[in-house]
Amino acid sequence: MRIRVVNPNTTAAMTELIGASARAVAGPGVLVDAVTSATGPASIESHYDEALSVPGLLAAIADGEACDVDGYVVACFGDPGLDAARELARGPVVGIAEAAMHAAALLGRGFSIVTTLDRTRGRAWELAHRYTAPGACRGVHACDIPVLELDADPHLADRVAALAGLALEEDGSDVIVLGCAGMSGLCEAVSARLGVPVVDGVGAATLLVQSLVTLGLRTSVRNEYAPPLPKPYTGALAGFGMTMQQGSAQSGSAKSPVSRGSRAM
Ligand code: 5HY
Repeated sequence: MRIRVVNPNTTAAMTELIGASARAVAGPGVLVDAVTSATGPASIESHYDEALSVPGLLAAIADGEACDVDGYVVACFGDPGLDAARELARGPVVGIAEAAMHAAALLGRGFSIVTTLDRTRGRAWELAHRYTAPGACRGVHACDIPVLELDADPHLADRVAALAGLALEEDGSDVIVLGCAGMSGLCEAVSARLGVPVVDGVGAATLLVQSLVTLGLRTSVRNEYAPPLPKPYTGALAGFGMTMQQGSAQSGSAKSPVSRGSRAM
């Protein structure tokens, strides 16, 4: 089984961390292929960054389809381009925020998210309202460390744990969700300090994709996640247009602008 974990920002050092976290949990016989977006922002900390990270993400998904990748992780806590990626991929596509929040909801009555900059809290709330039942997400808290400064902070675990402890008290929650792929690998340290489950979306998403593929489950070709309709694309995105052959999901044809081969229903 081959799972592609896509870092939608363009910072290779973060991809190294993300790949290590995914490989640490992946089962035997699972090849984790961690890739860095070739185009877009160095980090994703705003709606603007998120919007402009999507073409690079989709190019990595399209390339994966040409390499017969079995499933994908979108390794950014804003889950950028998740629905669009599902229109391209034959296999499952899971976002790290999606996986972390679903996992947290299985472990307690309420969870709190600890993320990076305050301005990204709104997006985390939007996703919580999409993915989980009302009241499951009790709070979103920012440690105000920029994404690209996380790995330079020698006291990161202490800072995240301190904020997470305040969040548990303030929100009355039972579980902590790490709100950035760059915090991946902090679970044990933070959980040891607080005595509650701490969920990292990279690991949760990797194993969720692995489980779905093991069950033989793929993204549906019906309705909303059918391949994009063929039409001209111009300018910088000219290469993203789907051809007639690739645009028809009903015949089970390929979904990606560059992939070959048909897709089983
Ligand atoms: C992430 N940004 O996981 C998000 C974190 C955030 O570049 N990778 C990023 O703050 O939304």
